[in-house]
Amino acid sequence: MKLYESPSPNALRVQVFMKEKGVDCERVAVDLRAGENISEAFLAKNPGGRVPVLELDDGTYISETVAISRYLEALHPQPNLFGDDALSMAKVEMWHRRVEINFLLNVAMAFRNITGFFKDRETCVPEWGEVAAGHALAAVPMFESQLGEQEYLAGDNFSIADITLAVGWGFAKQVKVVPLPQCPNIERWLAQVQARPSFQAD
Ligand SMILES: N[C@@H](CCC(=O)N[C@@H](CS)C(=O)NCC(=O)O)C(=O)O
Repeated sequence: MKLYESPSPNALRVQVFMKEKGVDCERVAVDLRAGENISEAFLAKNPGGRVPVLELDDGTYISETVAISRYLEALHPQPNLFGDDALSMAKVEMWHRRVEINFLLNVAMAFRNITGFFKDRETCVPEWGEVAAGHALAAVPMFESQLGEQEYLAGDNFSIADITLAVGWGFAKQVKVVPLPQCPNIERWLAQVQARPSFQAD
């Protein structure tokens, strides 16, 4: 297997997921800034032109962070990161979708539209970026409240929902496009999650 990656939130989600699973593979760095991901050669691997992409040994390409993660979970069910019974699976899915749709996607839209980071390849609308930042911010109390009651987002067990929120929160802090409020429960949980070996740099 080969993982096409870059220093970016979605590639980091897969890197952390793989470490949690104890899986490693060849890594191929893709230079997003230089537009390597929108070259003809890369578009043949992922017509969406985004990282991460996982190349299997038979030449199959899997893109989309969750698709890659689900593939790895099916091959390596333990430790489970998507839940292991009907209820825990539903809770992980519920919280993961809340994080992806309400928070991470809006942080990404805010970053892309406010900074114009990819203005060489897309139309950026700063006003839309500000609206997206507001939407990301509006989702925060839901996570702060849940983490005041539960150890992890989906309950007692660490899951992919925690990976996505921790990566998204770290990215939002780094790029400073969303004015994140003080959240003691999130900070308690973040310190715990970021101390995991899977969150340490290679
Ligand atoms: N829905 C995709 C999103 C992937 C994505 O947005 N990747 C970003 C890096 S975090 C990227 O490749 N951006 C390059 C670009 O937009 O040109 C996933 O979940 O994997």
